[in-house]
Amino acid sequence: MFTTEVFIVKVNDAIAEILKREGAEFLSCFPTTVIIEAAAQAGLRPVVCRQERVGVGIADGYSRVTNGKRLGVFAMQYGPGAENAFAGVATTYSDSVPVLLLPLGHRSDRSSIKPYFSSTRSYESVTKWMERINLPEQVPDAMRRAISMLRIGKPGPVMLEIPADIATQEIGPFDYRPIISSRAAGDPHDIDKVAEVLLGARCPVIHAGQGVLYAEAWDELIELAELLQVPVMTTLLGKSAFPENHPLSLGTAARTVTRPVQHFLNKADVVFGIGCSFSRHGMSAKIPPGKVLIHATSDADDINKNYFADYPIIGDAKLVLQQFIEVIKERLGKRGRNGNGDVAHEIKKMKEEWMKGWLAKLTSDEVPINAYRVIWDLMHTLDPKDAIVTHDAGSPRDQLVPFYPATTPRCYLGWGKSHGLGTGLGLIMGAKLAQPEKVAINFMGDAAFGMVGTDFETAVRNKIPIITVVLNNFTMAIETHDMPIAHELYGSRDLGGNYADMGRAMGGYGERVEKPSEIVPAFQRAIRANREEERPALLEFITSEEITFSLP
Ligand SMILES: Cc1ncc(C[n+]2csc(CCOP(=O)(O)OP(=O)(O)O)c2C)c(N)n1
Ligand SMILES: [Mg+2]
Repeated sequence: MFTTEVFIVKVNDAIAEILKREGAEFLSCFPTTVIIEAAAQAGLRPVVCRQERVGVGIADGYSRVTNGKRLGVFAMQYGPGAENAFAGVATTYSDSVPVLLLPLGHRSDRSSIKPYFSSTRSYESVTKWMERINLPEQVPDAMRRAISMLRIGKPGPVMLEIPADIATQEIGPFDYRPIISSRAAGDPHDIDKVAEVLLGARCPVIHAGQGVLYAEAWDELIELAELLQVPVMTTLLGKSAFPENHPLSLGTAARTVTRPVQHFLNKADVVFGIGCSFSRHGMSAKIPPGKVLIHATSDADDINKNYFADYPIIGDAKLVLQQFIEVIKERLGKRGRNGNGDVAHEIKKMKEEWMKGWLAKLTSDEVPINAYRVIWDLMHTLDPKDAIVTHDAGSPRDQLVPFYPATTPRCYLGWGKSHGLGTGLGLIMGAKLAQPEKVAINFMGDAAFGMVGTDFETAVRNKIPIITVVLNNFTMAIETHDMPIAHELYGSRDLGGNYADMGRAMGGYGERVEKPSEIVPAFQRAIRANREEERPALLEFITSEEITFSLP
């Protein structure tokens, strides 16, 4: 520990020391940057990736799974390193993930001159906040501003660019205290008014977003839903904020949806958005016109953004839900509505009918394997509470999201307001680092794997025992409708590769699975490789071009 009076330290050492004081546990990174050496000396393990966008993804997955309570950090070199991180940073920005990015910057005498890349200039559109250090003694103040931006208000990526010539300069004695976070509750007048609206509603629906996860407000969400006997749907990013095996759960709405979500959303008179942005986006449910909209969010910028908010509330999801619970209990008594089970019964019936229509695909014996069968078999191999599952862009997302039941907070990572192919691999490594006791599984198509596949070696080398599922249909099935002529004339959709071989070549456990009866045993072997040898596993399932989805 540096005492402020005795040591003169260098900028990179000061940054590493501050990261430690703020609770960072590892540094996701790729050289060359002197921050790596400083972090290692300070006892922060460097997790070196193969490609910067994946390295950002590792920090991202770690921050998501810990609901921003622990610090995901990524450091990279100036120029190509910073340039190569863009896709990862854009993902953290569009999904509002609190990640600290530490690019080295070009030397101060050339940083603003063509052709040198400037992170501060180039990343402005995809960061919540950024700053370039110009003087060594700026470090403690700049780091305090950065960490404060991560921990207070709406989450998002923040960036501190450290010019190469400044990074190794000495700074005088410095003082740094970890920042103290704070949050706001809703205006009590708004809460009273909205409680009346909820109590008078004919068919209200709660629309829960990732703000519930970041606020760790899942217990409050269950309590309020039960008190009012109101059904709950989640957004893609909010998936796992409400247990999807609860009788009042409607499931998740993204590009694909469960039937109960769509049914209740259509017939709702009041939609109560909590911890969500109500963004109009291909990955979000469209709110049908004519609904009374309650919008509770910590971010004022999201209110009235895409929909008129009849009842805006600005506040932290946990505090706002607690306020509602209190007011509702005052009006209805401690037990709330006893609920004759009508809503739960309607949900159950609808879910059963919907599932009946999908059972043929979910349990299909066809060869090549149907992707839905892989999902179904996984659901019956593992208890979702013991795992963290995430999708990738493409069909695997649209197939998994409606059917895979998220029963405990963060047992599923829903992502993708910027749905970059390949993102799931970094996220699952970060998730596994945060919760090593969980089985961590990412689903990818063969095109998604192609984007980042060599970073499977990052998992092997760093002993991050994940299971990467590649659904190999030798094509980009989701593009079937978008490029028929190019495909007919030139076969433009199709891809090739033996990914299990690649997994083995990179030192992991690798298996190609072609028969449906082998799906469960293959998952079991992969889990064993994870547990007994700390070895990541790559399971390549040869699948059909399945393009039927549970659409709204
Ligand atoms: C970086 C990036 N480029 C392009 C896309 C557009 N895109 C989404 S899915 C997809 C193809 C997915 O193919 P695959 O991963 O094999 O999944 P499949 O649909 O075949 O199951 C493409 C090109 C994207 N999401 N991200
Ligand atoms: Mg494919």
